[in-house]
Amino acid sequence: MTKVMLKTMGAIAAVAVSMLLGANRIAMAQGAAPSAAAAPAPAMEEPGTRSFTLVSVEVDDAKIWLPSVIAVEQGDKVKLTLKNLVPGAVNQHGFTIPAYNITEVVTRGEPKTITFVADKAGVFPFSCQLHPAHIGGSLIVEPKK
Ligand SMILES: [Cu+2]
Repeated sequence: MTKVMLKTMGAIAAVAVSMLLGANRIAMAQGAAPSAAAAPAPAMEEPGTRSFTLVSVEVDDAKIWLPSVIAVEQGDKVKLTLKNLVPGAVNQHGFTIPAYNITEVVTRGEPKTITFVADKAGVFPFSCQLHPAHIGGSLIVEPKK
């Protein structure tokens, strides 16, 4: 994986995040009533809960938590499903968001679900606490207006 490719992936992630935030605002502007064109919500989704699946993968020699940016709004309940898909002898990787006192160990083949309320606005790094070289990302919590 080249630096240019990583930068491109980062740019794509940033665009996806801005699209998500934009779509969120449109949905709120239209009110809670679902339109006929809207995709059905996932069956188990509670109102006000933002769900994400994060996967730990290996690309060349880099171990990466993806997506590298997740964005929510302050006050959202956040549900993260963590999956360790990294092959090899080491079957455990960590996931920590220190600002939110979250520290988990994720074993390959045993996805872990965590929930928390994003009550603090800001940009908070997440990473693997077991391997400093493991590439993490950022949780963006947009301030409540
Ligand atoms: Cu790791």
